[in-house]
Amino acid sequence: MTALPQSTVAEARPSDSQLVDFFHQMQLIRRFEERAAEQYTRRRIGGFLHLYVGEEAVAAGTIIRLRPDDYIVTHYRDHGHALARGLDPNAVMAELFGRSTGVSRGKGGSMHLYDADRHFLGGYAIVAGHLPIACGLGMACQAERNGRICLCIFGDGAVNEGEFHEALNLASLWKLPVIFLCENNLYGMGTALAAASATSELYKFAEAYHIPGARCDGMDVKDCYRAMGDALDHVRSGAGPYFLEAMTYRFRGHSMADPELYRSKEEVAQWRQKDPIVTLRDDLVARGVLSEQQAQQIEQRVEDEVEAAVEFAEHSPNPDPRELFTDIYAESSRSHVARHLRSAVGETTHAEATA
Ligand SMILES: Cc1ncc(C[n+]2csc(CCOP(=O)(O)OP(=O)(O)O)c2C)c(N)n1
Repeated sequence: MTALPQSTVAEARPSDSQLVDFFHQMQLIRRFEERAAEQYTRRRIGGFLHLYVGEEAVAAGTIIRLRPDDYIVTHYRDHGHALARGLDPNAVMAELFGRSTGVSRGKGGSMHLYDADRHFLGGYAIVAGHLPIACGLGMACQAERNGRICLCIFGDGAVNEGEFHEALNLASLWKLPVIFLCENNLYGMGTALAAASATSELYKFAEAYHIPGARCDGMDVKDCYRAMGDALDHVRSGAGPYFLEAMTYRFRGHSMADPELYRSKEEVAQWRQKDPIVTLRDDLVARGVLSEQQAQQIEQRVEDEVEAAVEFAEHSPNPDPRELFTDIYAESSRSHVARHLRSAVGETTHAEATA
């Protein structure tokens, strides 16, 4: 998939042609993940696999509004964010397969997608662990006065972690250009939000730190687009961070191993009625923006793209075992670490001894 054109002006509503692009993109995310689940059960994909099915409108409606040089840092449920940012589906699927052609050369897997060229800096497995990283990226943008911002995406499970509060406090104090985007899908693994959080209106946490916040309908791509425009207007003006809470739902379990004993089938069925892709497709067809046949053509195009991604991944080589220790430390810190290790065992190089 090619990256969608990025918009820099905060229009309140997406155009019809953008909505058609969203339909394509959301369908791609959905089918990409459904095929990934299939490959997981066939043991072509190992490790963890957290699917985003049901939440596609959030990624599609928000990420398009960023500039290409803005940063994105996200959590482990990251396939939708990566595809919305324009990462190559072939390389994303290859990463899930653990192949050397993957976006992280097959060494990161599903939770650690990464693409420095697209300023997509991960995929983090530690809940809320990437919020302080977002502050660091915000500080870099601020210091360089380049007008860039950082979009930080996380789930409702992150808001009761210490890092969440530390990051919001610092971001507010230093007016960092960071948008905190909470994908509130009502559950952190098997724990309902109501059982874990003193408030279910999570954007109100931001008030305590004097950060403006709002909620949007995460099942409606148009509303996500509108709300992200407001967030960007605020942050790009130099007024500091913004908190956006998108109300959404994951149609599948937390991960592939989830027996889903914590919620009823009726609840899932009710949310499935709000499927963001079906809603958008129906709207486009009802308004005559797309004919039924054109909608089907887009769906077929997506099938072909996903099939190609699976084929690409299947036929890609595994990483070379000699690559095991590469890409772990930056060059400068690697020599620093090596020096420390040598001094720990009492060795010094000639250069160090004579320095
Ligand atoms: C610090 C930390 N604690 C616990 C875990 C285990 N864990 C992995 S995912 C998860 C649930 C997080 O839910 P949420 O942030 O709402 O995101 P969602 O999975 O709903 O998208 C937990 C508790 C972890 N990875 N990191």
